[in-house]
Amino acid sequence: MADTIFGKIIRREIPADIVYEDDDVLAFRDLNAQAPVHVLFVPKRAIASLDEAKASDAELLGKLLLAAAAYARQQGLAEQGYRTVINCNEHGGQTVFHLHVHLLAGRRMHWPPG
Ligand code: DGP
Repeated sequence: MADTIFGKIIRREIPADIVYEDDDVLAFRDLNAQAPVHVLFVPKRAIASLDEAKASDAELLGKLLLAAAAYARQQGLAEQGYRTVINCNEHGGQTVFHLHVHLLAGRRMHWPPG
């Protein structure tokens, strides 16, 4: 798949406010925050979108979600609650084609989303 801005962040070619890292996952603050807490969890091994994910990516996708949940718990966000979002392709609002989980917290979320 084509390289993206998130690939550059993972390789430390451009700066980001990194809040969590392990062998498989990097998490950093969204440049265009939509909530008081808005963190992006990205797999270091890039998958373009959820639509491109394969059965062999199941473990990595699980790690991504569990990393977001653990971060939310550790930051004290879980009790009040938070939202996780994966935008997929054009109508889903995806703009960076390196699959990522948005973690949004710090305010009440609305439903349905826009
Ligand atoms: P999505 O629209 O779901 O593909 O989300 C992409 C998000 O990435 C969007 O909320 C803005 C954020 N973003 C785009 N470029 C950068 C960047 O260079 N640094 C950071 N930290 N976030 C970025």
